[in-house]
Amino acid sequence: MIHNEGKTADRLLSVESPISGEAQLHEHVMQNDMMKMQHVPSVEIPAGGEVTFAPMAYHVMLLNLKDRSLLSDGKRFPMTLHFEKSGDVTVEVAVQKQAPEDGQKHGHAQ
Ligand SMILES: [Cu+2]
Repeated sequence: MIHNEGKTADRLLSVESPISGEAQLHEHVMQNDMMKMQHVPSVEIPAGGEVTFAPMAYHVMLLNLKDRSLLSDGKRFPMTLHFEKSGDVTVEVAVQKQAPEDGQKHGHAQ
């Protein structure tokens, strides 16, 4: 979950992690009665608002994984989020076999 406590909107422009060659911002959309995910160029975080990354919603897609052993239950890896105004924020992603009930930031592998 990304909170924006500022008075102006911010934008998540990109993400990266040392464990993958590429990390993309994705969203799920309904298209012809089918859920489909697509790459989004950025995610706007409204002033005083929040955006949830969760299964079937916005998520980070990790591509070209360098070390799959870090993607097992209980492991953690860093991820850096690049914001238009707030700059870089590095968070630690906890790998969980079961998706959490409430929306938590997570990555998934292809
Ligand atoms: Cu995806």
